[in-house]
Amino acid sequence: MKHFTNVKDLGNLQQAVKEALEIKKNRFAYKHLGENKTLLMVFFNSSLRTRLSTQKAGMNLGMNTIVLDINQGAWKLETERGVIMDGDKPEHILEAIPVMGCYCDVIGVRAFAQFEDKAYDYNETIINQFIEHSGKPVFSMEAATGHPLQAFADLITIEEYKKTKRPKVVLTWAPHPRALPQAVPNSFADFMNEAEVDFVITHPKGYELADKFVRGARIEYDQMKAFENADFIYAKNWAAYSDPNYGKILSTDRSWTVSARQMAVTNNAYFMHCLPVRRNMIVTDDVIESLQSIVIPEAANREISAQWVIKKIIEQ
Ligand code: AN0
Ligand code: CP
Repeated sequence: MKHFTNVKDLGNLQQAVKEALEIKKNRFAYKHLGENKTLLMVFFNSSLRTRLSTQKAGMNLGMNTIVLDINQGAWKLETERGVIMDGDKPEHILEAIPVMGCYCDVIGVRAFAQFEDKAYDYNETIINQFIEHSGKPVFSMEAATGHPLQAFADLITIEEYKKTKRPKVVLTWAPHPRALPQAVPNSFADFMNEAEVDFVITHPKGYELADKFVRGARIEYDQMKAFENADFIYAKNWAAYSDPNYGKILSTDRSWTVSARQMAVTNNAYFMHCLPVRRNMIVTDDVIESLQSIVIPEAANREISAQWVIKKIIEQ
């Protein structure tokens, strides 16, 4: 694998999950693979899990890891070509990227959707510049339209907890006070569509995700109906994708907050969320604290998904 930005880069998904679970049993088995290799992690946005789990994954493989927070101590970067740089940005991304490439063997990039220009976001302009200009393999640590390391960890978690061959998995929108990217639900849908699950998406009207990710998935606008007999509930907020509302909040209806009321109609479903989560907006305290909540093992699997991806890249 050269670059990792979406589910297709994993190849055979079932095989990838199987290998990831093998890694989990003995995560130090490949510690010589990364010897004298450097992993650079570049963050344009905040992170807790991705930062720690990806760095840990690199260390498990014996790599040296460097973390750069663009907004804390690096020069502010101009990202548009042709701009007369007489403003507050002293460096252009077209120099910064190849320079970063000089100091490492693999680059992870976190660059969220900015919600200023839909085409700029959905063309994955920032991470594609890294792919084009760094000269090094690049993987997504959540880019504008996807968070595949998260979705891969989610699938590993579902594989570990499922009680039937083809569980019912429901992705539900939930309210949030800020406009959040579609990256997490996009990638979750992308992975679930390739996995052996009965996949349903529920959200208020107006929150339709891009066809490219939803593909043939069932959409159910009635949240209670969607939850019936579900084995896994995956909650997430996202801002609107469809024009003319791209990046806007259309609803903060707290009847969509996942609570015991909705969980009661499920098949004693597990509750999942990528975290960070706003309690009593996305999910009530009692549901996230219940025995059915698997948000912590889900986060733990971020180390495993990252290790599988970095291992494949450095094995090349
Ligand atoms: C981000 C998002 O919704 O994409 C990161 C989630 C992993 N969440 C927030 O910014 C709160
Ligand atoms: N789930 C996730 O990616 O969390 P962070 O934003 O804390 O990295």
